[in-house]
Amino acid sequence: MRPFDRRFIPKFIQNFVETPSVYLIMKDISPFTLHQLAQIWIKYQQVSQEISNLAILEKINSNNFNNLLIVGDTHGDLNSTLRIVKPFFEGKVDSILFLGDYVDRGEQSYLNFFFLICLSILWPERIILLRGNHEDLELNLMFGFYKELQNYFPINKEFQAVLALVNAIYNLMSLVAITPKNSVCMHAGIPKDILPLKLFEQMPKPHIEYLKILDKKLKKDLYDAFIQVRWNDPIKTSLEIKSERSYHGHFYYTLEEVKQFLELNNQKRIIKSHEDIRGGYQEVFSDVLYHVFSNEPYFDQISKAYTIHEGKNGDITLRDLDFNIELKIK
Ligand SMILES: [Mn+2]
Repeated sequence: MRPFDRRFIPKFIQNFVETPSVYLIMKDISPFTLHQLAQIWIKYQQVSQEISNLAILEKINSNNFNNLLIVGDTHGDLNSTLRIVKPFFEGKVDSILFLGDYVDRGEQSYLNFFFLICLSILWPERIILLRGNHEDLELNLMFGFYKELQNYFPINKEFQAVLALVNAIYNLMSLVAITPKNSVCMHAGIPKDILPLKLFEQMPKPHIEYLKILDKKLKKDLYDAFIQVRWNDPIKTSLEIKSERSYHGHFYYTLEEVKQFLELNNQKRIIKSHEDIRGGYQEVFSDVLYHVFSNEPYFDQISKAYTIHEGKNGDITLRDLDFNIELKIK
């Protein structure tokens, strides 16, 4: 693979990489030029095509992912993201896996998104970004990112070009990851029909290529899995019923289904994000389903946000955004 010319990475990101201080970077943030975005897109294409929709982290690199930070929704909050990635630059973690939803709701979707894309092309074997349900232009139209991009690119022709580029990036992000400690990580949860994870390996990139698959049955399975892995929620109360819901069609899943899914795929637990569970962390189903949410100001200034760390020795711990240990999970 051709090395990437770092001149195309904006100065504020280069400065942060050299001196990872949240407060320093906030002073000199500047938007990306169209030329920089085009170069970043070219490189992202190369990097992301090398990883399938099922990112088996040990296969990407057998060493890096034994000291891994797993991050939930950051939703346009660059400040949370900068705190989260700091231990990576300090050598405290070797790698970071993000579970999607980088844009919308927060006020800095544009910078948050391209900051993370830049990290993933600078360290393709250490920084992995999964696709969430908000990595979708239809949602961006309703929840903020679209409007934010319009403000950055008031000339319509440029705006349309950036929109197409953002969409193309969305369509190349992986959907599921497996960690060396047998955690299955995805944005929202398991698809309705209990599936072998291998199915995700068969999914083409870019994602819109599904429409060209000839086998109708396989096409439907792939499309359903593509939607549901980013949308489905676990059943938590008896009031929730397992039924189709409004957008695109997504479903609730039960503890029993999670167990079946893990057994079928020979994995130990699921780590997911997506729901706005107050408090930022929940062991949703004991020992098998963990929820993490990583945007600090999402609810109010008091609510905490978290990440999950998988260490070399097999310890799995809950961390706050400054990498302090909050709880030993395993
Ligand atoms: Mn979500």
